[in-house]
Amino acid sequence: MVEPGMGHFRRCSLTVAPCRGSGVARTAMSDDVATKPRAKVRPKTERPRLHKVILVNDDYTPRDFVVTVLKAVFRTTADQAYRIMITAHRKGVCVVAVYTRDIADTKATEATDLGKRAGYPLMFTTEPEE
Ligand code: TYC
Repeated sequence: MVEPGMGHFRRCSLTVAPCRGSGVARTAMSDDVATKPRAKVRPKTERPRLHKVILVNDDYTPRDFVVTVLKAVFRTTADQAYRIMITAHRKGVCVVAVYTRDIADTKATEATDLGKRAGYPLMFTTEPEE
């Protein structure tokens, strides 16, 4: 069930589970007082689906610029950034990282915009993980 404002947690359901114990309360005042079995509401939430940020190769953006953007936006080390860049350069694409959808989209847009502002066709896309 999808409701406005549920954000990433739209696949959420409530499970009603019986409490542990017999449901019979014993107090100092009275023995053997039968009460209604209580039910505990146990919210069951699933983790949000993760989205991949994908770096796409092009023929114009300088390698050093790609590495700089990867370090700045995705907080990679220089070594990680170089490996990601060279994989995209050789294979056409490379998965940079996975995030929840909003963060993946924001980072892909931010990184693509850095390229655009510098006059390069650098491109980052996103897609949901299987
Ligand atoms: N292919 C670019 C070059 O040779 C470098 C590059 C690598 C650009 C990866 C984009 O996603 C990219 N200058």
